[in-house]
Amino acid sequence: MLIRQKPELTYGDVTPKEVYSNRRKFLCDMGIASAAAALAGKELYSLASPNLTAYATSKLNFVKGPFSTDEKITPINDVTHYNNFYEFGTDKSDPSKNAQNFKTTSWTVSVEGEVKSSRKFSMDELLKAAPLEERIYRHRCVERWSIVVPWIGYSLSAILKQFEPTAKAKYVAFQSYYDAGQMPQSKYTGLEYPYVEGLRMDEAMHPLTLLCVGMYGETLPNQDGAPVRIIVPWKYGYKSIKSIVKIKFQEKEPPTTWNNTSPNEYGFYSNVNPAVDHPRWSQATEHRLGELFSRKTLPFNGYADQVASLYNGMDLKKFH
Ligand SMILES: Nc1nc2c(c(=O)[nH]1)N[C@H]1C(S)=C(S)[C@@H](COP(=O)(O)O)O[C@H]1N2
Ligand SMILES: [Mo]
Repeated sequence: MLIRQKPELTYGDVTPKEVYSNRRKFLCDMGIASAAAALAGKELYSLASPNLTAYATSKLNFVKGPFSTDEKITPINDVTHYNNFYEFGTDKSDPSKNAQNFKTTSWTVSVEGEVKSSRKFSMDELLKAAPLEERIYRHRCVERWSIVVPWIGYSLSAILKQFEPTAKAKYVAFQSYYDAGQMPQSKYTGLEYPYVEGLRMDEAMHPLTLLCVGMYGETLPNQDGAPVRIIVPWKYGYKSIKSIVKIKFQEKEPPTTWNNTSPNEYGFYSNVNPAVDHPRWSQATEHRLGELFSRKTLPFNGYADQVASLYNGMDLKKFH
């Protein structure tokens, strides 16, 4: 005798399609990202972000890397609408508006200076140079706001190690793209462009120093430094230079934009240090975007175990 077995019910069988999509929309509207993402079958950070769809065409392949903090991730909307990117204006809301048409196609990054042979990378070559990792890092501006972001990239050292630096190579200098035509607001910001930054060789080679090409599962939005930037999580945000076109090994300590502008306020090292105040304000506390109360700032932004030894014997008040 033939026994008819009931086929297993699927979620689609028990939920009429319209109810299903409304339910999904409801979950999205409520910002219950994990539940909505489970339904959508992929991992998303915040479906409430109006910007997310704009980057959704550019999914990156990455693995979860080590070095991540387990602190709560800052909503993507804050990270994309509260920015410092002076090329596009001084107000925190300027970059999200003014960088929208910034052209980042045919991008190249040249690595040069005190090396045996220099080389130019296309973005395609950069993306394939090492496995991409997602790393959740704290990012802390000298203006006392901070964010926790799932950045995507790999250790800058992965690229730098491919070069043979000469004995003179003591520092690494970085330069941002600059085009006054595409960045008309830059003229009224009081900074000199292109924006430049630098790291000592051991800082640049430290595994925490990230060559960053994405965030929240996507390529970088323009206002966050597309298509490639650096993230140095134990230093104030201005060291994390955006939209990089040049990396140069050199003997001398590189000039840096904020130090050029106001040398007694911004030093070369710029390690997050609650014990050393900015001349115009305390650095002891910070405001995590999306949170109500301020929190205490940690030495080296919480990365002291990994990086404090780089500065053994240095007076960190003098070398601020
Ligand atoms: N080219 C360039 N890079 C830059 C800046 C800038 O004005 N121009 N601002 C810096 C500062 S002060 C901070 S706090 C961070 C902000 O990064 P975010 O907007 O992605 O949070 O970018 C840094 N990198
Ligand atoms: Mo900053």
